[in-house]
Amino acid sequence: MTILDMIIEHKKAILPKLKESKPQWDIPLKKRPSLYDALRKSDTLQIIAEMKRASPSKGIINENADPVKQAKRYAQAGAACISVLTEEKFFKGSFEDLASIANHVDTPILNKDFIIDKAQIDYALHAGASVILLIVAALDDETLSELYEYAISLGLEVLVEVHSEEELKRALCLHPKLIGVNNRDLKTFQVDLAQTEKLSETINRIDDIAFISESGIFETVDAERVAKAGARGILVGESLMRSGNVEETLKSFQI
Ligand code: IGP
Repeated sequence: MTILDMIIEHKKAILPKLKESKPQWDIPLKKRPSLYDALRKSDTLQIIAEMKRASPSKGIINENADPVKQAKRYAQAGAACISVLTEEKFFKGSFEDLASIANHVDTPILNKDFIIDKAQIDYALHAGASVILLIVAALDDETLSELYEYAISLGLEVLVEVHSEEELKRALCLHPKLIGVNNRDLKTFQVDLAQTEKLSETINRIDDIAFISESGIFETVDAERVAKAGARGILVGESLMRSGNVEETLKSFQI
């Protein structure tokens, strides 16, 4: 069983409880700027900065970070979007983190989770997200398209995440506006920026798509490498969560 399988099994197990209890937050749906527009309009590489306390591959990263302080730092340093992990068991995230960040920051907000059911999309919306993530590797075609359409119908943007050529092919059937190449294989934890380069050939042929490179970006040279492949945005978690100077680290990626 891969780690992705384990996470999905766990999600399935806790889903009935999630469905029973309604979302407790009702962050007024602030009209947030569109992530897609931010990526398309800008000439510089845009940063999606992530609130990430821990992960199954790295263990504890920065467990006790104050989410609001962290997100405000990101926004002040010029992040285009704040990503918030809400998966509790493996990433130590929560909808509390998402809701408190959404209450204090005006950027687009991405809910980072393993979404397998519409109920999770309702939670994301109520807790203040404006973008959700759908991981192609975690979904069959039918569920993927059902969840995609549902999120769009609610006015959310959807970042469709792929890791391989085969997943990319499946993702493109949705005609997504935001596509993310995860440099980390969620089945093996191997990280390789070459994945962005590999898939970029196909992605760059499509007009009107905003291409984001996700994971494993630590240095300016990493950002330069994926930008050269055509990425308009990068998703960065660990290096920002561990940084003693968030502003400087974030700015080092703004190329
Ligand atoms: C951030 P990193 O290597 O900078 O911490 O990665 C982000 O890309 C990563 O957290 C991520 C992720 C995901 C987490 C990408 N896709 C799907 C959970 C689920």
